[in-house]
Amino acid sequence: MDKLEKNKFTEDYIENLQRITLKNFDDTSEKDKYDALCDTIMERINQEWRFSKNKSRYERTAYYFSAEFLIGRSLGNNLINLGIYDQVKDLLDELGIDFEAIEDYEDDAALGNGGLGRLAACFMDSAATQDINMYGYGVRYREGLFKQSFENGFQVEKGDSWIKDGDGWSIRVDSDSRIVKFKDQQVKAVPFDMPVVGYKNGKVNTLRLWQAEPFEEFEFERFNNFEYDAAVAKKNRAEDITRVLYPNDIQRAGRLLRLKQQYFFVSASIQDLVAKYKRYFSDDLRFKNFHKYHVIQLNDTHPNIAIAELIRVLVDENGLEFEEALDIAKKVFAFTNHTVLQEALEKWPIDIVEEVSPRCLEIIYKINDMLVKSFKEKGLTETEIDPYRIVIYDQVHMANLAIYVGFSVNGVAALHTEILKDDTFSHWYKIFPNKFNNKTNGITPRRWLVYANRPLSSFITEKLGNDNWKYNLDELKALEKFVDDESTLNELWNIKQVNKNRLASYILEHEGIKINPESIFDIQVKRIHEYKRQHLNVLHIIYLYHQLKKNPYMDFYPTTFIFGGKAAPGYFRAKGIIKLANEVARVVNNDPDVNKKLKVVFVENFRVSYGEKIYPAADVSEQISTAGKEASGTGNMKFMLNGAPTLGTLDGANIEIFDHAGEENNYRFGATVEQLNEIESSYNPRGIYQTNKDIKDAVDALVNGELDDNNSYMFLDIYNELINPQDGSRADRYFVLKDFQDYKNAHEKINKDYRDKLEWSRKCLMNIANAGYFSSDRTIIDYADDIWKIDSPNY
Ligand code: 26W
Repeated sequence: MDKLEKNKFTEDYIENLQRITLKNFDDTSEKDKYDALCDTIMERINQEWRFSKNKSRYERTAYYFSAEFLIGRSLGNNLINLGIYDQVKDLLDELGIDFEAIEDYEDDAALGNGGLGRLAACFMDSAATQDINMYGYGVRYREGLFKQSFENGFQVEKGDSWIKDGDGWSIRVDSDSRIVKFKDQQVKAVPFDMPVVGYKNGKVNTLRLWQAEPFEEFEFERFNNFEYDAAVAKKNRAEDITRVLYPNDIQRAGRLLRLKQQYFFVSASIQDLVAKYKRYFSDDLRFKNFHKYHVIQLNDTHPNIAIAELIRVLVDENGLEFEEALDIAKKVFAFTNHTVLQEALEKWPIDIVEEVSPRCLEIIYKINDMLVKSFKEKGLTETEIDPYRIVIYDQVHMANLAIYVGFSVNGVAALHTEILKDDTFSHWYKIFPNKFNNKTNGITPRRWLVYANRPLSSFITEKLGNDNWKYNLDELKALEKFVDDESTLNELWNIKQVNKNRLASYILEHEGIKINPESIFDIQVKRIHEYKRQHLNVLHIIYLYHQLKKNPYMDFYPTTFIFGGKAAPGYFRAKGIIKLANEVARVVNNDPDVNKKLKVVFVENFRVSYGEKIYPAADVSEQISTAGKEASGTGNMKFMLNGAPTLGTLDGANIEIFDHAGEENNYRFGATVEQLNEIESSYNPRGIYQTNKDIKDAVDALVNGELDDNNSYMFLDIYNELINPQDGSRADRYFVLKDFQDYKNAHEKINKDYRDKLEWSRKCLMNIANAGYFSSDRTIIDYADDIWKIDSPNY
């Protein structure tokens, strides 16, 4: 922005502020100021948005179908991507407005649970920045992921009605509304379009989120007949469909309403694509070229009913033959898997599918018949065909549907893709090896570094002499030339300290806990799940606590352990782990014998905007899942990019992080997938417990009265899982005790290494310098090149 543009912005801003509030400047509230700022920014996006839309109309485009887009806040990110963040901050400053207070006014758009939803949001940013045509299609949940608070250390969930005061970043496009037909009701799908601004390149893609509304606003006949309740009930039943995001990650919901949600957004999206195609390619009545303009990426199994829906629309509404339509589907759909945990792989009972869309179920049966027929022709027997069947034991296997019809199946990290090929989908790999490919995840450097870590971002630009790294993150590699430069390493240390100070005051203000900003910030933030092993971290803290109690003068560098993350409301054991961490925090933080050296904080309501403050302040990144279980992880990349060494297992993308940044700059521990597979059948956690006193003391603390779970039996439940299984299953399914000793050793090394400031800073620098591969720009270009065959004009 030059001076003229800046003045114009100020002028527009004040005008908008007064227009929407009818107040004098001095009387406007913070919300007013935030709203007016949104408007002023949206006005600036509008023109380029229209231009981008028109330009891409006749170009090949990828459609990213996802039940979740975990966007977080848009204000700061849009300003960064428009290239006017600092200027707008300054001009607000000149008007006496505190920009950070305004920023904090914005609610996170928490339309996702975790990794998969946040990945979708990073992809949107990267596609726009790389000038790749990509539309996001999803659901406009009225209630996002629940807000978490703690009462007495227990997680309590509250609603998240993020749009109750409006939503300044979307545009309601009534004219593109579609009707979605279920077996027992019809609803209107109204699209809300959000602009996705590329980084300083004029490209604006669209994220289209559908909201369910009653087909007719109100049935007056009923109203007149005093059937008011019935009329309201019908309206509610329509709105119910997009009322709330299901808060389960991993555990599938299996509920009618959840499948309705999936079918709702998928049906509206498919209708949208087909209607637009007919408008712009009106002479292609048999959709011969449809696949040349469309590729649909299915974000896990959640949108997979789109395959049946596309066939339904082509056959029933456009007169194509079934085979013709199936052939088109085979060229259009690609599928991404995000987890190998069996409990997450969606299987829908046929009666639920039939209750949602009988016609789609019929089509699914038909596809299944074709599958069986063609596999018999290949010489497979009925039983050999069983694992491939789309319908079996009265259930529809959504992954099988997508792998059979789709032309591409990808995992999200190298190890994960290998596990898909060797294990989860090995039968499919035998038949369709060419469909399988890997696309290691990435994160957007704009949100996770340029925006979240201003000091580090300026430092990098200064050291490299330009800011090309923001467009091509591989350029960070050039930072390696400073590995032996003391003053650079000291600067880097000081930047980390600034970020730690900032987080410490934020935590004091929001959690009421005072932490030592000079202590090691050892952080684990992610959804709570047994396979992610937050309880391994907690058991280790209990161990440290015992040691410090016995020997308060022990040689131990002060450490603050920070946790964040939500448990699915119905996941008892995950909630127990939260209670346990909070209870250990209570005991440790209140014990004057140890609390100068050891502190524990579980931050409330971890979310995207909290992450923006946490990742830049971390000294140690805890990535401690059981080997083979974490498909990729993306938090690991956010920590790395902000200069925190990883303390991690050989799992998911950790492996690739170690490869790129060097093992010597990170802390690897724990058993490998192969080792775990080998010991699996003879694994005896009780043996470990009985022979390792440190472990025994830590585990016993769960049940010997040292810790209080307020009679919830949550700690006993964790104890039983570890050494005393109740249901005949094996104890310690996630090998917590197996990896404990190695984990403890790694921590000891960290605690020593951290004291050598230069050596530590060097590790941080090496992590930053080698984070280029983990940019979602690289990932999205790989999707565009290998799967979508869409040119990125920049490459
Ligand atoms: C049906 C319920 C349900 C809901 C969400 C099942 C499964 C999911 C997702 C697969 C959970 C998820 O977010 N998976 C994460 O995806 C990230 C992005 O690829 C990976 O980095 C994480 O390792 C993976 O756990």
